[in-house]
Amino acid sequence: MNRLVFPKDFIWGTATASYQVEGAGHEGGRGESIWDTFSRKPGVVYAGENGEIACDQYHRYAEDTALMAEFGFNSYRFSIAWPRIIPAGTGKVNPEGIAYYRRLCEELHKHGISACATIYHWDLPQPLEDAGGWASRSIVNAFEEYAKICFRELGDVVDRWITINEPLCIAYLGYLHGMHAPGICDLQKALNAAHHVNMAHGVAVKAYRKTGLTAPIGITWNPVTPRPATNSPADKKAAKIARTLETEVFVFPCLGKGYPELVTKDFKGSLPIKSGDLETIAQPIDFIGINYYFENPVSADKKARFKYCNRPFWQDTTDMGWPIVPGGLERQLKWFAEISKGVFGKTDIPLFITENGYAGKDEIGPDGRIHDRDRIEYLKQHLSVCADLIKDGLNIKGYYVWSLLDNFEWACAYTKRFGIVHVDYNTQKRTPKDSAYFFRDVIAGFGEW
Ligand code: IFM
Repeated sequence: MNRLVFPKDFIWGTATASYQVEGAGHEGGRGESIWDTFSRKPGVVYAGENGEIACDQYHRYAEDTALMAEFGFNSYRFSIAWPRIIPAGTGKVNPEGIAYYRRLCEELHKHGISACATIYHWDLPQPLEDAGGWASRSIVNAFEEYAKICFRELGDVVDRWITINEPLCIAYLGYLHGMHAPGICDLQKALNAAHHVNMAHGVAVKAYRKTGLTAPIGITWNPVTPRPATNSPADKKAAKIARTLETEVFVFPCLGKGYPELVTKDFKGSLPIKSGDLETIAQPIDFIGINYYFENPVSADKKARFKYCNRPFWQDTTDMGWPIVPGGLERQLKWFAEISKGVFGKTDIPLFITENGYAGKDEIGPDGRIHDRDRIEYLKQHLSVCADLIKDGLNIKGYYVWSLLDNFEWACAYTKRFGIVHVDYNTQKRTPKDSAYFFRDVIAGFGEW
């Protein structure tokens, strides 16, 4: 028999993000975000869909909280929508927005579920993008002001803070590849965005330490630590370049290690670093959040912009086309444990998997149930990696599955289903999938098969 055993105080959570689940796009005084604008551009989001209604969690948070409680989860990772708190991005605060997140946190607490709030998960107020967005340095002050308001207004109900979700996607998908809002393809803007996201994280943590609040604060990265496709020195070098450009550029400065040489040397000053910035970015954090879904093999490619390319793989894929590589999660976690050793005077900074999950073609069967065996298989394999590493002494403190609900999967809109609970978008009916019952058993201590 296989068994999944976790420590008694392990944090079990589900994760979502405001634009993907809340809906109520033009309710409660919410301002426009870059995703509202981006979704209106023809051809960029599947079938021209948007997050205007999404899962309607703004109105259904009590039902969703009851679902989390039914399956035994003890934490919920949600994000705060900046345009709900400060509709114009800076200036006037919207009390209705604050009141919504207070209601949500209080409902969670009633069910013994802790509130893990991400301050920024991609829904930038449109007026800030009009002023240059993450490519402009003025965003750093705007973010500091916004974060301080979150701390002041919600500090008594939030149990864990995450400054920013996936800096890599903000900077590169948004400003280099144009696949996400604001849909820009410009290397210099992407590098500006990378540095300003790092700065925003730093100023927020610095401000937080002055509030007297004691809930832990950290950041969530989606590190890419690709494996070399072969043992050739060229492929090993390619993997190193990929890791540096996609991961170390975000992680190293925040851990006080400065920017990797490859970036500062090869891009010759393109990162808009000013004196004192590295100190600002390197604020001591209380934990590291890691989002992991897959890992790619990479090879050297002289013709490619950054001299590396992804290679074909043999593994089964999820509905996103992502290869299923649980060993990649092990490599990520070990890499983080290694590079964070001794940082900020801590022997081993706690690690959280803040997202991990599987997109599947889930349909309700004739019995009214969703038998998502493939998702369960994926989860078993990835949770086994965590359980084994904890046994080996890694300081992994929690796991948040992406996602509680099927939701708006950005440019893929509603075509990709990541939830452990199915959502019928016509009726908003929630139907737990078998994977929700799988989690119930694992959390209750019966993770066996
Ligand atoms: O849906 C996203 C989420 O917003 C950020 N991390 C990856 C998920 C799946 O693509």
